[in-house]
Amino acid sequence: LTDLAELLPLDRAMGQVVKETHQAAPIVGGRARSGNARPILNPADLRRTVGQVVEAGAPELDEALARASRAHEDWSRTPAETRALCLDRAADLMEAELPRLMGLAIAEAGKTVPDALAEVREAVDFCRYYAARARADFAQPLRLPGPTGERNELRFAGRGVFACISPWNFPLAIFSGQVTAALVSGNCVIAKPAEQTPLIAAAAVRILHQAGIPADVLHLLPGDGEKVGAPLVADPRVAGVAFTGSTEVARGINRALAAKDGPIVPLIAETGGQNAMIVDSSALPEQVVRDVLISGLQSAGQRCSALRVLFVQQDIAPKLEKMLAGAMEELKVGDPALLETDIGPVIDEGAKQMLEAHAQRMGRESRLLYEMKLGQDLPPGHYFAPRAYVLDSLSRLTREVFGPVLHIVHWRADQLDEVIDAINATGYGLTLGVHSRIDSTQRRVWERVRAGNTYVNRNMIGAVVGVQPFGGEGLSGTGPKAGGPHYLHRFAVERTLTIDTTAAGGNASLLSLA
Ligand code: UN1
Repeated sequence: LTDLAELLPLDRAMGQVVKETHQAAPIVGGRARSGNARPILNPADLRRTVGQVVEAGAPELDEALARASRAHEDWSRTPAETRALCLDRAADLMEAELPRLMGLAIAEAGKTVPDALAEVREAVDFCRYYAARARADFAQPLRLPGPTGERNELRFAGRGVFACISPWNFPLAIFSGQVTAALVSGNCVIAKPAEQTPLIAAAAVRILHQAGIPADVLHLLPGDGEKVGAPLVADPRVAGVAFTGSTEVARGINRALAAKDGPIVPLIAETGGQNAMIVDSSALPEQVVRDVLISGLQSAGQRCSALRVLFVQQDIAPKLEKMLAGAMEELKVGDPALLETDIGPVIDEGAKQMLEAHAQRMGRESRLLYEMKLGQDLPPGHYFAPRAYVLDSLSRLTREVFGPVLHIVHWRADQLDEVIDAINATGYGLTLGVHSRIDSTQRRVWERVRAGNTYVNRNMIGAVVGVQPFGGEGLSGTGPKAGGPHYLHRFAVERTLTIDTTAAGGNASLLSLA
């Protein structure tokens, strides 16, 4: 799925990192804390320990919040240019550590080599993009028009302490995206990485400190949602929350924020999807097959952007399904550290069990089109054979299935609007794919379907920072879009300043400040 030539030179260095053991611990005030360590196992081979993590407890949480609260005023007053420079330096350091970070993404998160490369590149892109946005938006106050004799401007400042709660499926990219957006907008950050992927998060925090982010401005608290996430969100010292993960957890965070006394706290949530691709009979089957495989099975389907439901116009369904099954047969499931592997393991035992339960239900309620074979001699790991099912209706799918499972539903030429209604009725609104060579069909679909990111005649994952700002609506999240021009604004407060410039004396010094 990616050009192997650029990966080969990295292969040895990465392979070494995959074999080493790594450490993560609470990083508070720039210092890693000690405590009881828990092993992190490689999801592709449970006999291999990737590293150890010390999880945060109440004392680390309290100290991090106290330090971040104290540090906020200085950091918020630090020029945007200085904060942006830290992100540029972090991007350079991440590039310099490419094989190491890729090795961690492979070993800890089960990413394939091409996915691991994309992961680091996306993190680098987030750093550079948010640095550029901060320079454009925050370096100078925005001058606003007003009557003669009055000067009006809009100024921006960090909100305070931001909690960033990130997912395991983009353990470096989304982690870095949330954290750097909050930092460059003038906030102090307490980062809570997913419990499955603290090692790569610890590497990112070390890089950000090295890049110049002050020790008390950024803290890392590894741990689970119950022991770390919940008390963090509920603490009155937290002024904002950025969260990427399930819709259910986002709802819980919303409730916790609503229940707490003190300031009204914004939540920036990026959650799940029930993403569809609509294919009509004018589509080019070879293109469709390629884009369905990428959209549904790359990253073992563990992307919130991934294709879940493929709506195929009845006339071409038999041909397309035959081609799809044939193409799936060519893909290889196996150890993600090997360049020949297309699809690695799923993240953990819970994910695998959920997929197996879903497969049992689909076995009763739908027709199995194809089940891939697992690679020969697989080590003990969380492998799940990708499958494709043909369903009689989308309503059989009640929730997002986070894994390498394709669901196909047929439609007749006169049913395009019913298909669109069914997609909208899921309540999600994240990604959408359309494969059609008919202009009016394309337009009808993208005008009517509620989706944050629509892709026509191509695959529907891999939104590029600054090119396809990413994020959904409804059950899929709150916006604004990550990697887009409005994202940073949600991390900042706006303040207007109005000065009567006709008054003599005192105002002169205020004006020269501006
Ligand atoms: C996610 O899976 O949480 O478009 C986000 C993409 C990625 C974002 C996925 N840039 O596939």
